[in-house]
Amino acid sequence: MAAASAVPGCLGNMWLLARPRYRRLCWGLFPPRVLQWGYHRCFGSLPPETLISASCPSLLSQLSPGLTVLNDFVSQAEESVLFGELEPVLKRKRYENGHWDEAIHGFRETERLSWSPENSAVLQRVREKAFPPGEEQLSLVHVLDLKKEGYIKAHVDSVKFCGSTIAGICLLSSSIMRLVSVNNSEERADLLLPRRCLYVLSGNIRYNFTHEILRDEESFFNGVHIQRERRISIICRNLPAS
Ligand SMILES: O=C(O)CCC(=O)C(=O)O
Repeated sequence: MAAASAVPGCLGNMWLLARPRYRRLCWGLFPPRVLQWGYHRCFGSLPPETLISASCPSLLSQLSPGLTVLNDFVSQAEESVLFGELEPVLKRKRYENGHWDEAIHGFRETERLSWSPENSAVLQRVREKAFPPGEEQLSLVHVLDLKKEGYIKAHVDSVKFCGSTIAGICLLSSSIMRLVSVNNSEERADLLLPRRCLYVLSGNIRYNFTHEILRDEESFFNGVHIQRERRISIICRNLPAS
């Protein structure tokens, strides 16, 4: 599949004008809550009970069509090469603490069009896994660096700027991504995103559930603390349908 196509016409201009932070639409914070029922299901290559913990069993049928988590999608060697390309760019920036939409704390970010051949090959794998052939994708790849204390509050990505699918690889740290239904805050699921995994959120999940990355103090999965370290996510998106 061809790599991302250029963003066309005026949408392209809007896209370029809209820095990543302006593309998020924050739906507010949901307090951490102990998950009541432990129903789990396998996604990707891990056995059951390891990657998702939902507030009720019926939620899984809503979530599963649009949710993929692939463990060890990126090898340790690939992680180092990706980090080697990104770190010089990231370390020139300062971590920021919140901004107008208050969605992200303790972060720095960049967008990247050109990648080394090795890293382009990894991103091509992401694109092939996450998007159907021929789907128009954003050529700019979003890189988000959360410091150890950083976190992302519950939000739904702007429908104006992002299409139906969000695909991210997670470097340097495992984390918990919480999904909460925008219609019923009792419907929620925690995903364990292991370091070097690929996750894909698509369709119903992307539009009807907020997503957030929990801070270290809240990073518990089935009662086990998942230590949050500095985390870099590399996120590919498709274009909204015109
Ligand atoms: O860091 C991540 O994996 C999620 C990023 C995110 O929520 C966003 O950019 O909207």
